[in-house]
Amino acid sequence: MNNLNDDFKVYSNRFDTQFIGKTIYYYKVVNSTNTVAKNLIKNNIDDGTIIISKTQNKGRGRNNHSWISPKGGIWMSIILKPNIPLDKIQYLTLIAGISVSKTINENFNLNSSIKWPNDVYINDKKISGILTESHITNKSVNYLILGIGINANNSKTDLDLDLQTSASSLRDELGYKIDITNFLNKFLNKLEYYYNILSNDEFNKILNDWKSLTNTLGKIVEIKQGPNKIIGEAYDIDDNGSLIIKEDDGNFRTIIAGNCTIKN
Ligand code: BT5
Repeated sequence: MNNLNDDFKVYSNRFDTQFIGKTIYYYKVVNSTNTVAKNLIKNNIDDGTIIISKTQNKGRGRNNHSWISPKGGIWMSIILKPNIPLDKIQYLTLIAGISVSKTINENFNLNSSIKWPNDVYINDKKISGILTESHITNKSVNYLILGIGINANNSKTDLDLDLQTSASSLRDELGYKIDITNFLNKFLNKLEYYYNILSNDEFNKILNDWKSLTNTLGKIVEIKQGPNKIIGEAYDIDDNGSLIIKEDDGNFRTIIAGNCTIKN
């Protein structure tokens, strides 16, 4: 269990958003902010509450991948209670990716893009990943935890050796440290903007913005799903956020989830 004593603070109203980030649980170290979020939800926590930690010692990616979380990065989880149909749940991941990428592109001289479904890249290096976990009862979304990791003021040299060629950080790309509070304020406002668009069922606007930022469509990709591999052209995403692959034989496959590698 996390030690809450000196290493824990609750802040309110640090950002000029309407509801996302109005309450912030700040820790110096946790196992995973997503796990802390899951435990907090039992206490009927406010919609939009954020859990943020300086470091994580058991940060998680999808499918039990590990997520390396040294000091200087942004490691956070956002608790949301969206009123959306179950088949549109993937949109939460899409709007998180759009918001990270746009916040970077609009505030720095950097050109980030999104690899389907959830990674933000700069110059072919992974800067950010998103882990969405949800609690569903009776075919409706009870709550959703949006876990967002951004290599911000850490350096790729703080990561494991095998990640140092595939990952980078904002600091490495810019050559200086960013103002994290300011960045978070801009990011949370962006996320709230897209969350409102999603609440108004404007799915096409989200899909179009995602498509304008992705590096994946039109490329040959390999999708790994457990032991299975699917190779083909990343043709489009459908209106549930799934990837449509065109295989060599001309057949189309719809991919809901998987690890995507861009081949060319
Ligand atoms: C992700 O998974 O990219 C989702 C990462 C989500 C992390 C956030 S941090 C706050 C919240 N709390 C958590 O515990 N998690 C969330 P995936 O697509 O499965 O990618 C994981 C892979 O990325 C790993 O297997 C490594 O190859 C690579 N990786 C690990 N740490 C990295 C880092 N800091 N930067 C870049 N790549 C990393």
